[in-house]
Amino acid sequence: MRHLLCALLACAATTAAAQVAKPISSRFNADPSPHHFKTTTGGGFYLYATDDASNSGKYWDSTSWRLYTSPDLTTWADAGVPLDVSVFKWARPDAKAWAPEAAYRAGKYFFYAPVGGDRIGVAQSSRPDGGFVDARADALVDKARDANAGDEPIDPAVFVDKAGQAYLYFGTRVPKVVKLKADMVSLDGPIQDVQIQGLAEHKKTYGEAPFLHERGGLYYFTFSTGWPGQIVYATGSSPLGPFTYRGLVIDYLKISTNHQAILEHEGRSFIFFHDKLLPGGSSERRSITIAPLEYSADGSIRPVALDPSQVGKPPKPKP
Ligand code: FUB
Repeated sequence: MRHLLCALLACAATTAAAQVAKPISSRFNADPSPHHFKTTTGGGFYLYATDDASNSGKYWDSTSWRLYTSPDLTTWADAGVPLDVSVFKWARPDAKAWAPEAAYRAGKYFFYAPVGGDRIGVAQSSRPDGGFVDARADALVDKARDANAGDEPIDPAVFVDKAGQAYLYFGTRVPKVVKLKADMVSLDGPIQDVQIQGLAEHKKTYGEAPFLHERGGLYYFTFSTGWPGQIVYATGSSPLGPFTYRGLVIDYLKISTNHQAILEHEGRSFIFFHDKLLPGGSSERRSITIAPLEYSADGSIRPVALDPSQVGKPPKPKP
């Protein structure tokens, strides 16, 4: 299995030189939200995405999300549109559909949907590939309604700890975290800023794409540093932080955004991200790819070995 994966993925550990990452689909897509769900029919891998194929090509103005499925992380099937913004009656029909997230609890699948750049909706279904209905009559997070929702409540990411407490991370420029109630569709307490120590010393900023995962009792908070951005990480002893900056995960790409998600499955770790990989690709026409995520013995993440042809440049300093 590992050899097969390495043949298909950018396998940093066993190749002398990094290979150019391969897209999971011939359709433009971005902002991966990968999951392994067990279903009544067996289950497998489900990858929710921003649909760059149906945007204008000039902006991320698609109004629907896309789903891909896989039995093994190597072959992916396009499973179509799991939902679009019309599910949320409070949203404008042309509201942009950005980086999605999904979660499962107690027989229900939940879809967290940044809609229009100022609100995050949540839909639910009894299956992971469709049938989603609005789980509320209003947004889960609303910039106009909720204290400390930040300038742009987008890029939701859900983490559920071993005690079953769910946390929602989101936000640009200032990362946010809020607990979710057990129903997964209600906020439980105030929205807090995520504290990341050591960013200034390392000349890093928080941009977007917050993501939390846990390994060996340590909580890893990954995010993009901006536009363009590197994916970097910080660690802490609580899902609420504070976190301390640890280092680089994915260097600058040759597009304006960088957005990652990490999937731990049966002892293996994979990082999903997007890049300009297909003919006609651009900052608005991105492609999701996968690489193994490797750790050193001390728990530090080894940077993903990108092919030099994929590495971009930092943003120009402001005058
Ligand atoms: O796809 C639209 C936006 O681009 C996402 O919300 C960001 O994370 C960036 O990838």
